[in-house]
Amino acid sequence: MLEFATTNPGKIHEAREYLGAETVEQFDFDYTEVQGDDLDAVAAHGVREAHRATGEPVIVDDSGLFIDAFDGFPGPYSSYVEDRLGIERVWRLTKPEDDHSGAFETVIAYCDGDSFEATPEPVDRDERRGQDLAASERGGATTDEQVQGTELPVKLFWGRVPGQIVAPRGEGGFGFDPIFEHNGTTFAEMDTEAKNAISHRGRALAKFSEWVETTGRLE
Ligand code: ITT
Repeated sequence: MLEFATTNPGKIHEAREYLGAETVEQFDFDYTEVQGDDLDAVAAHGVREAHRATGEPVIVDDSGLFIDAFDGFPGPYSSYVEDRLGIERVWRLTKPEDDHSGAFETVIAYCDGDSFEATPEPVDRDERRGQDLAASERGGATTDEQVQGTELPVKLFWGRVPGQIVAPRGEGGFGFDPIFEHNGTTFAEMDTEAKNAISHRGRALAKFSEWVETTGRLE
């Protein structure tokens, strides 16, 4: 059994559809989101914290919508922007004359407490540790947790899908799905299987499940 540390039921639904309902269990855990310009550090820090809390093999998924006309914003701040602005206003902020292209990105981070060939960069770079320590000074993990945290091996799996920011369409999915169009269809107009076949998360899950099969990690 694999724990998926997330507060987002939409992510659980998609992971269960892809990996099998009997494989994935939700660990309703709100890990500390360290401030940073990329998803890797957030996911690596989060999965270590989640593993320390559950003691089980665990994944986290940190995702973001990167809009070209906004130089990649909201990116790692997507959750905050969805909560505060809402997706309708994000769509309205893209002016008709703007380039409406963008991409969804996901990083899935895995940790089970045992050693394995971890992702070497950028998670274990000294500057990451500096960033994590800065987060701890702002009230995140304590220094002791941080030291343990940097010793826990983490594997990262990435997925990305290009698309267009459009007026909201469709009733399915979650989050920004109604305003994200890929090949003429918004993610909210697709069923879960169709979205997984091409989405950022589906691509990251494919790499994760290939690695699990090759290494026999969850057996
Ligand atoms: P957890 O951190 O607890 O997993 P979250 O919803 O905060 O849940 P993220 O920080 O990864 O997760 O998500 C950033 C934002 O992007 C958030 O507003 C999500 O609703 C949205 N999002 C993530 N994946 C998405 C997807 O596949 N389709 C549409 N929106 C998505």
